[in-house]
Amino acid sequence: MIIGILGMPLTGKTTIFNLITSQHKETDAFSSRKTKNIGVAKIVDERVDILSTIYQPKKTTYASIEMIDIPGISSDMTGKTKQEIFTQIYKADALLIVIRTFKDSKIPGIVDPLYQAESLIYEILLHDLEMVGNRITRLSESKRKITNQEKFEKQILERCQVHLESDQLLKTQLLSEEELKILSGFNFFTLKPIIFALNVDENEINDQKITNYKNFDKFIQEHQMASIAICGKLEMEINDLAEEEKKIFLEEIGFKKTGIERLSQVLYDHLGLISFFTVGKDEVKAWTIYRSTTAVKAAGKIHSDIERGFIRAEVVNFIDFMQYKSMPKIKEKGLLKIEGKGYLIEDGDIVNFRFNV
Ligand SMILES: Nc1nc2c(ncn2[C@@H]2O[C@H](COP(=O)(O)OP(=O)(O)O)[C@@H](O)[C@H]2O)c(=O)[nH]1
Ligand SMILES: [Mg+2]
Repeated sequence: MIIGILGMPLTGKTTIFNLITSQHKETDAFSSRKTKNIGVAKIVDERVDILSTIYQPKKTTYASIEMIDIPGISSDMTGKTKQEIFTQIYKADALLIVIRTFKDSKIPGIVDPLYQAESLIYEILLHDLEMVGNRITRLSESKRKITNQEKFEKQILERCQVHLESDQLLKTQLLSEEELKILSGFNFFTLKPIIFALNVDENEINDQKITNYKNFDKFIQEHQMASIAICGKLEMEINDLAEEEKKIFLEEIGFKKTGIERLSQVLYDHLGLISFFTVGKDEVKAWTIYRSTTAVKAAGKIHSDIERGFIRAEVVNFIDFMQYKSMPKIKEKGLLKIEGKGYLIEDGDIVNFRFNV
């Protein structure tokens, strides 16, 4: 899972990247046109901790998300510069758009969240429109006769063009599975799930004023997007404290969970993600998959050989497992289910794949 962090310059993208990946990349206010930062965010899951305590494995691996932090996008940049920036996150599975509502007289720009959200959505729309246009032109001007497949592609792209020209995101267009498959090669930004991170002012939190952005909230709902509030700078300082202190300070500013915990929750909900676990003496590990993933596809997450040689999956859900906390006992009680290729993995399933090599 890769998340691309997008936003206008100086909105706190790198600060939030640091918070989520526990890094300390430079957030100097005026050097933000530098290259990208890449980091991994660990998804906190107490079920992994519990399983690890029971199995005492050599290694414990949490689910993780790769975060990519890029320079800010502003409307006064040339198309080429914007394109270069966008290219750095074309592979992202979802976008985290950072919006600044914290106040700082040294930082230029408008702090109205709706204005920023609309501007950025407009930028990604333009980006996709340009890609669609380029491809249509190439197909139209092709010297050779284009194939039926390419004709079909052109038709879809022309529909996309009309859709984008009327300021609609591609993800709101009804597309068949076949059409989506053709479009997937383009990595269109407006097909990606979007989550907004409101980087709020320290004072806003104390005053409980975060919910005051009604127009912005309406915009998020209308476009079926999600949002979270983060107090980047302050949370970053808290993040560097000792564990016990962290909790106290976070609660003091009104957050029950850490930035990464809140983000992963929204991300899992919004993208329809779930976790399953593999356990053993060597390793206890959490894996992230989309809801409704079949057992054989989930096996492929671990290794393509396991997917290819799939025989069956032995499954017990974490909740059932916790009744006995031991796999032999689970088997003895008949709680270990034997499932085939088409079984849909559920959140919290502990899975052992049997396969031919
Ligand atoms: N007051 C305040 N300042 C912040 C916050 N988040 C970031 N900043 C400051 O804003 C400036 C730009 O931050 P940075 O993370 O580099 O923004 P980027 O350009 O979007 O990556 C830095 O000086 C940060 O210290 C915040 O939540 N509150
Ligand atoms: Mg930055």
